[in-house]
Amino acid sequence: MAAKIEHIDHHGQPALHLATAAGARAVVALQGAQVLSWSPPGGGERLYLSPRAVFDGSTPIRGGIPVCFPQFADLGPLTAHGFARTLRWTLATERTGDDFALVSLRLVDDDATRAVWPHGFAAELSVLIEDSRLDLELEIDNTGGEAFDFTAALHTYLGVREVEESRIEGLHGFEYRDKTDANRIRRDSGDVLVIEAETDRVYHDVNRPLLLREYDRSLGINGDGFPDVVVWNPWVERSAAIADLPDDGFRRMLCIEAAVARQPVRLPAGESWWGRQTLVAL
Ligand code: TA6
Repeated sequence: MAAKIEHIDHHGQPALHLATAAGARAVVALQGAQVLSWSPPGGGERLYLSPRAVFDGSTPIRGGIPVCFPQFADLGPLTAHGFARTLRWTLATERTGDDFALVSLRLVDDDATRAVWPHGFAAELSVLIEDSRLDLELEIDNTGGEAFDFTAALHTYLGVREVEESRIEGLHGFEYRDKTDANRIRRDSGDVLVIEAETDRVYHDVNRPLLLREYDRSLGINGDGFPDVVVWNPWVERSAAIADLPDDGFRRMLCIEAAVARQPVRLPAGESWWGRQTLVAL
C-alpha cells in the first residue's frame, strides 16, 4: 500500500488528510495551510488542537501549526501574527511515494492583503510526512517591484501529556527576550527548561536542535533558516482568559516555534527566502 492524500471535510472546513503506508498521519487545513494533526507510525498525536478551536473559515484556529506571516505576534501594525493564518490557501502540489506524502499550499497577494500590506508576494508551505518525521518548509517570494520586510513563524503547538513534566533541552546559554517580564533580555542558564509559570520567550539565534522529553517519549525539533525559537505557554490565568482554549488547556500544550522575529527579513524584489522546521518523534 502506498501513501495516500485525501481531500476531507474537517469541522466543516476543507482539509487534506495525509497517510503513509507505515502509518504516519497528518491533517492540513486549507485555512492558513495549518497542520492540525500529526501522528508518527505507531505513535499517538503529537500536536495540540484546542477542543474549543473555532472552525468558521476566518477565525485563527487555536492549535496545530499556524503560519504567522507577514508579521510575528505584535511586531508591527498588522493584526497579531499577520493575515496568512486566517486566509484560505490553495493546493499547489500533492505527491506520494511508498513511504512519504507531501503537499504544498500557496497564498499570493490580492486586493485584501494589499489593502493592509502593500506588497506583492507568494508564500508556499510544504508539508511532508515520512517515517517518524514531519517537515514544514515556508518559502516567501517577493513578486513585487520593491523590497519588503517581514517577520514570521511556524507557531507549533506541541501536544504534551503534562506540561510540568516536560523538559526542553538545548536552550542553555542562549539569549532571549522575555515577554512576561517587560521584554527584558536574559540568558538561559538552566540545563533544561521546565514550564512552571507563564512563559513567553523569543530565543535568539538558536543554532542547534532541541529535544522535548516526556515520561515515555521524546521529540527532536530542528529549525533551518528560522534563526529564532519561541517558547510559549499561557499558564493558568492567560489560559482562562483565552476563549478558544479550555481553562486547563495550558497543561496539554507547549508551543515551540521556529521564528524570524528579532531581526525582520528584508527581501529584495524578485528574491526568495525559506525557513524549515522539522519534528522527529523519538
Ligand atoms: O508566540 C507566542 C505568542 O506571540 C504569545 O505572545 C501569545 O499571545 C501567542 O503567541 C498566541 O497568540 P494568538 O494571537 O494566537 O492568541
